[in-house]
Amino acid sequence: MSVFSRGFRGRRADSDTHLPPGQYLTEDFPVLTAGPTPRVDTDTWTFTLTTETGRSQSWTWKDFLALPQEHPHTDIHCVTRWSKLATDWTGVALDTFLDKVDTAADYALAYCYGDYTTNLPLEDLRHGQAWIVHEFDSHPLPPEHGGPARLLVPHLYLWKSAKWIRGVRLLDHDEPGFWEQAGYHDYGDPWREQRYWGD
Ligand SMILES: Nc1nc2c(c(=O)[nH]1)N[C@H]1C(S)=C(S)[C@@H](COP(=O)(O)O)O[C@H]1N2
Ligand SMILES: [Mo]
Repeated sequence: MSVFSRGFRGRRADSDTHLPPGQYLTEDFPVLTAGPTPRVDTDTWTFTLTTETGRSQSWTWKDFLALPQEHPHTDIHCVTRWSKLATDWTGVALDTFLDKVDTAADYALAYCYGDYTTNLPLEDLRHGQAWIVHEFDSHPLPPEHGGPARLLVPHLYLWKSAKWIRGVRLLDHDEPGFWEQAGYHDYGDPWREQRYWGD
């Protein structure tokens, strides 16, 4: 942001309207992964949506790229207190996938290549608020940032944006994911500083 002089960079600037409480700006893009980075081949990649009745639909990499592509331009906020402003992504809105399935579910659990999971209310994946992204800054998403494709849900803390996404299970009940079971907040709204259980 041009309003910040060099000296301000990296410092807390809670008065900035773009920064949720307790966050500081960063210009680089830290990598935060619990465990090893899986190598996922687009030749075998699939994204699967499973409903609460057990019906599922899968998309191959080719199917995925043939869907309408969007270009979210958004700020991202990590619970470890860094925020990165005005990031650029390419991907497919979750609405596009959800339109293809019949569901009355209220919750979703994202799962990945690797063991990571994270839960969200299904509503938070709808209405142009969430994407499966495969490009960052017009380049293929690097493996350490979740490539070939990750979930992006920028209105929640970044732990909800599951890297190496493999599918989403739609559920009639809430099922805490990896960090949520470890004490992170179930919902994770950065503007309400919902970092940990009880916040
Ligand atoms: N599969 C998977 N997704 C993940 C994680 C992870 O460990 N595994 N870490 C989460 C956390 S805690 C954060 S802050 C962001 C970090 O994304 P980045 O490494 O691209 O900055 O990814 C989230 N998605
Ligand atoms: Mo995180």
